[in-house]
Amino acid sequence: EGKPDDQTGVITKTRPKTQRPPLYKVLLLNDDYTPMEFVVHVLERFFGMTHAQAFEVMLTVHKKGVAVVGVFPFEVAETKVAQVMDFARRHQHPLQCTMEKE
Ligand code: NFA
Repeated sequence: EGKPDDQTGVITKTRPKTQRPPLYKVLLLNDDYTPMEFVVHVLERFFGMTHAQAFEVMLTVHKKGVAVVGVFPFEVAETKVAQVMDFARRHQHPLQCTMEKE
């Protein structure tokens, strides 16, 4: 599939650009006070992780200070961040969740 150029007859293929929505990384930040089990519960509840996955990711945040816990379109990422922040606040834990463009 290709169109010959009017002047040269050279055939070039055009690739229609597939539009993808920009994605956002959701980050979980370490702190000294939020209980490990609470973080594991957050990861299971809001990010669909198994207990084993959640424990592994929690430990990564604990050791490294921050980890990406998911990548989503803007509105989904925004909702996850709001859900985690609200859940942490209601349980009086200082856990922080943010997002950034990928
Ligand atoms: N650092 C916290 C503790 O030792 C656990 C934690 C992990 C907090 C991941 C926030 C994020 N209790």
